[in-house]
Amino acid sequence: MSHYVDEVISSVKERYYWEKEFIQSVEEVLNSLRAVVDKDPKYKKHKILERIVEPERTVSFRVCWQDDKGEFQVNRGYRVQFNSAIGPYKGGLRFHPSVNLSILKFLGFEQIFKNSLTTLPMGGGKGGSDFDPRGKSDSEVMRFCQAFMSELFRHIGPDTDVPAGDIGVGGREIGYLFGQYKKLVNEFTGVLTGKGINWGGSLIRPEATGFGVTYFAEEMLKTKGMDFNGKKVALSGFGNVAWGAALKITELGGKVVTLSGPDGFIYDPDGIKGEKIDYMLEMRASGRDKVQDYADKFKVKFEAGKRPWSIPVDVAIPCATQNELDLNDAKELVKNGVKCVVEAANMPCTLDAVKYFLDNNVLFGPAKAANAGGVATSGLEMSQNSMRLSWSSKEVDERLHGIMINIHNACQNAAKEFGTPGNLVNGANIAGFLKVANAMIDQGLV
Ligand code: 2IT
Repeated sequence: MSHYVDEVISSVKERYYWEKEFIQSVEEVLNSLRAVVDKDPKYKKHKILERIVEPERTVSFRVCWQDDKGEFQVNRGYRVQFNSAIGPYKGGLRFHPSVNLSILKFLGFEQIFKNSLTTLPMGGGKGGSDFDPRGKSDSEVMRFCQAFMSELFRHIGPDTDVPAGDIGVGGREIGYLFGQYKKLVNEFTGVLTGKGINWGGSLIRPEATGFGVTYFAEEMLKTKGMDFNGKKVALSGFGNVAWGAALKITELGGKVVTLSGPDGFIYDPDGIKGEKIDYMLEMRASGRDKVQDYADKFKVKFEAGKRPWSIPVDVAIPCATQNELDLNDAKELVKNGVKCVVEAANMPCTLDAVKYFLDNNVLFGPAKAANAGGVATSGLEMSQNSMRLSWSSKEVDERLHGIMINIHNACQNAAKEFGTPGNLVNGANIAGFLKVANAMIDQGLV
């Protein structure tokens, strides 16, 4: 007789065979849950796995807007409202030409368990568009955001679904989206997070994902008696997540030596610190999406078309996008003595790369735990909005730090309880799952 987990994985593979990324994320989560569903038959009885892999609702819509030349443009917009068992749907919006339902379903699925791990009351969702922000003028971005929100507004709300940023959606886009929502609904509410500091945003939200990843990595290193001091660190990407991580790692005495972009990677053996970290913000604001600009400005090595994983480092933190680190990269990192790999992007390591790290005793921090600091701080923004108060940077940062320590402990404990001590992949999936699954059972068949 086949196992309940295998049955559900094969039915997802059959039904959604073209949704490659979604299938990958389902396999990753469900394979961790074997011991959980074996121990308690109630999950099978309530068909929790069959239910949890189906979004509660998926909205897809047309987005029409006019470019600066006056030409009409058509894009596709989506919101996947995946699971609301423990709170309103919550998760980012991604604007990138690669966006499709497979990618948004994988991100929304991950978000369910990640949000559960934060300990805050947030369900899972994700959305976005195949709009390409690269090379667009400010007015084009504004018109696109307004057109996108003109449909999305009827599906979201501060107690229903609270979107935020992701790749291609930062403070500027959240501003335009919020402005349009407010105009249409005539309410000033916390319907989006990542807002500007003068209109309901939270201090530390921009830094939160990178700071959170670093706090999580620090806890991982501690279990082997190590810390960031003097460690060489490879980051990929150069956006918001890599920026926050570079700031905090440098503060803790680590040396960040790489960044990457769609064009290649840079290697800066002196360390990316001070004005060089500030320059990451400039590169991002330029909208050029080229990390070569860093190499030109600071006269360091640029490798076109390559990823940074060939550089010998103690800690590797992929901060760019899904599947940016594969088995060959994992082998190269292990050969060069990497001690700790932490996923700051969502699902940046392929399944075989993750297995290789675990098999080779590398400390491995999975995204849904390690990068939960971003959405956790979104949760703190929602709390502040509800209270109509704002906390100081110190207060938000301390809460974020506490949450990341708790997540690490929760993952360690779940991994141990279910027979795979030290395996944070299993720990994160199990701890995230149990809260949501039990809430679904409590709330009946809906
Ligand atoms: O992947 C993520 O956790 C995010 N893009 C942040 C989501 C949020 O609602 O802050």
